[in-house]
Amino acid sequence: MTADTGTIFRLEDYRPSDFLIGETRLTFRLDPTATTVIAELDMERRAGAVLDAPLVLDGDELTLTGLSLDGQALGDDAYEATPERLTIRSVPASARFRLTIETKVNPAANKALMGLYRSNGVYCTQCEAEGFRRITYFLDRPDVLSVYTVRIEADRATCPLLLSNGDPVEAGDLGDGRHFAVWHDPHPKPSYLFALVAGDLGVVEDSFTTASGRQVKLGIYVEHGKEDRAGYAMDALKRSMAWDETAFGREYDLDVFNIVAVSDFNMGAMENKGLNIFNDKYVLADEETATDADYANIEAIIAHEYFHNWTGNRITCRDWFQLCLKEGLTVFRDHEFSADQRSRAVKRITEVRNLRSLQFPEDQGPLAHPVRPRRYKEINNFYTATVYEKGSEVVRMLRTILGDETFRKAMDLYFERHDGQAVTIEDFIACFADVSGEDLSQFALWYHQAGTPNVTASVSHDAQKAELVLELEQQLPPTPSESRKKLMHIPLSFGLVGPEGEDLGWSAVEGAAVADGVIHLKKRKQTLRFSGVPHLPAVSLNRGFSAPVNLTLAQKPDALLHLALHDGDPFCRWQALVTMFTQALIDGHRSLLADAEPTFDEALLDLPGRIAADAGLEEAFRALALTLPSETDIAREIGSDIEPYCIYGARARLARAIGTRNRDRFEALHQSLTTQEAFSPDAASAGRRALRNLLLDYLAAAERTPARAAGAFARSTNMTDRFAALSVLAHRFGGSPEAVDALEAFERRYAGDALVMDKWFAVQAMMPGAAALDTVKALMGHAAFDLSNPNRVRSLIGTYANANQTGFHRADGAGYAFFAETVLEIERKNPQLAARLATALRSWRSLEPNRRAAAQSALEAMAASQTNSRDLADIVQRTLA
Ligand code: 0A1
Ligand code: ZN
Repeated sequence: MTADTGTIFRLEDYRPSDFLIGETRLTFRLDPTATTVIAELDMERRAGAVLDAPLVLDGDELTLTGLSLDGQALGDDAYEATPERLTIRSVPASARFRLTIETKVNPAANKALMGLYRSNGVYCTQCEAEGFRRITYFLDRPDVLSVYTVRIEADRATCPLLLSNGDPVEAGDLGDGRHFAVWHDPHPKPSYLFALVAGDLGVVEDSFTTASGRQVKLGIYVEHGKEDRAGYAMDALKRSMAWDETAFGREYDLDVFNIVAVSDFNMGAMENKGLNIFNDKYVLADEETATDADYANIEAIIAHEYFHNWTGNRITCRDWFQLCLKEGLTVFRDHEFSADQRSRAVKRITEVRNLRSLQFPEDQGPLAHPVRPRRYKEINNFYTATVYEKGSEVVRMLRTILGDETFRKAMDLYFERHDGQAVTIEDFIACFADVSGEDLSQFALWYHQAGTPNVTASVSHDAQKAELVLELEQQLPPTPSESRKKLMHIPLSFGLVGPEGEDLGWSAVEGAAVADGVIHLKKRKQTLRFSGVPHLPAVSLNRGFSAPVNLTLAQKPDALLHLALHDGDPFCRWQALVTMFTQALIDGHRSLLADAEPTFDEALLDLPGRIAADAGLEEAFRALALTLPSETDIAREIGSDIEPYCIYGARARLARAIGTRNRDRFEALHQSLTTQEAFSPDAASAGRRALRNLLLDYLAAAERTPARAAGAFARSTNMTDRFAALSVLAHRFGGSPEAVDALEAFERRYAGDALVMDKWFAVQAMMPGAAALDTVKALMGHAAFDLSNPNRVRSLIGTYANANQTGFHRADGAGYAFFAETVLEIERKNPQLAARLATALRSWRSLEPNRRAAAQSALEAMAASQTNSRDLADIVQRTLA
């Protein structure tokens, strides 16, 4: 484990490498506990580099077993090797030389899941960001691009399959039960994209012919017996390959493309060139084991990793500060892909919900950082919602500002200009500025300034002048180490909505730049006067969530209701409902804090019934529109002195009131949606299931008995319906015989299936109330639980800490104390996983004083621990700062 030495890496310290590695030839003699790695590096001094600079290669927990330069073994005084570094004191004056390095690594002991490790008996690698240095000494930085040839030697019986990047070139027998394979990747790449897999796996094969006629062999490797569950991933892969050709003109560039699913993985998946490695959760799906949400995630992540082939692999990052160059852009591309494959409106709302629940709290708390950070202590802690999701929003704003056509031209220029290079955000923005001729320097602040901007707007109307006045103001809250902010360029799509829901025109607008339905807010305050507007319309602002800001819009009281029922922009329609629900819930929280029973407006209670019955709306949209803000959403909106039990109470009461008020309507609709149609994972079918299951929840809340959910559980024929019914039972009727029976039945049915057992852990980790802590502790002793497996840990501990407001935020602080202890136990095996988990406490300052103090003690306990990995120390120190 890398200990915290206090070193901070700074963007401004970037210097190009003194040495380059033209070719890298690797030989792996695989052995579970003693693998030999021989790296033959064709090196050269970079033109212009300092002449007497020593060669310093990166390592991490490495053992050097051999070293030679141009074929001559190096004497002890010629170099220094530590686990972290190999320094060669004097390098030949000749510009080119060959370095041969032999290291020994122990894959079986590698529980950090970085470098070469074993997952269920399969050898696999994870090298992003700095895992390659755990395999061999190297210039492990993304701007050193090299052509790799990889020879893998292993036991034939346990490792019939030997894979690496690029195309296969040779294979053969070695005698003694061992065999080998050689892979060559002609595309120069940084070390973080290296991958190797060896083991015994089943495969699903297919092929894809690219636009220019290249035949690509596709393979998805999974555990034997799970091949049938890889069909949807394969289908998503082929659709991704076709989409990138039409949407961005990008073709695949090798003869094979392989995906391997492993069960121990720190993240979702990894885009290694030609050999993507996936967390099996994001590959395996069938109706019996996966929910509709799982299918949507698989489609999105398969696409994401595939799209990296151009945005990340062919054009890569100069240094890790530029992470958003590949991640924000690739998330934007996968979002667009899903929008095209599914419902654009529903996809956008889902994205915004996700952004608000993950990125907004980050951006408004102690871990806030710019989309392109300027400092880091541990780069693994910067694979964040800000870099990924806000990074994607920034690219989306570029498209909103420049328009589809200019955006596409600029992307074409980016691909043409920078193919094969390691570049920066400045290089990326320059393509958009060059194509559009616009000065994007104010816009670029979205990359450089942290924090979620607040925009306030107010509407007034002068009937006599037939004039509508919109006053806008931006405020940029301070974030850690940035107290003074520059004004930003905030693109706000908008419309003026008339009495029938129609978009109204105006004859002139004065006061600010408005183009193609977008207001460009660039100053602190702007006043827009629209003339030719005889009647006061409802203002629909930030349509499609064109800018990732907090918007407060003051207008006539019934405007929200009007927008909720009539806005032509589905996002703003949904937003109007959320705004109304949120206000009611904030009021409810306040009432309960004062020991008063909350009351709800009748028009608000009626609204869900009207939306539910509107057959003109997609079912998936109706399901989203009827979903109340989560307890975490409400907490974020309240912002300070949060009392989680009052939030829970307010939300539970509102759900019951809505269910009771609309019971007949909901019942009729629920009935009409209950069909015997065969399962299909497509978006429309999933939408029907989502609406039906949401209605089930409301009806159960109104009826106050588990009978309906128990019936739905018993009759369910797919995981989406089964899990939805189980959740209603566990969360509304926890402890009832029906809930206990269903949990037991689920456990019996899926005991041998780790990914499904994760759902069983998660549903119990979310059971409301203080008793959840004992439940979670007991489940840690369950045979299917394993503290070394990231999926298990995230399902049980992660869900408990992030999604169970009442269970985790117990008044006595016992939830936090348990959490700190567990995080420290995980840190000893897997510091990266522990650090990610610890971010669950990032909003501790928003809690009411008693809980705040208890959360602070838990953080301090983590800070004081002896383990002190760089990963966890970084998160805990910044959270407490
Ligand atoms: N580049 C990957 C994310 C990723 C990052 C680090 C990892 O190491 C544990 C693994 C994956 C992506 O964006 O999908
Ligand atoms: Zn990515």
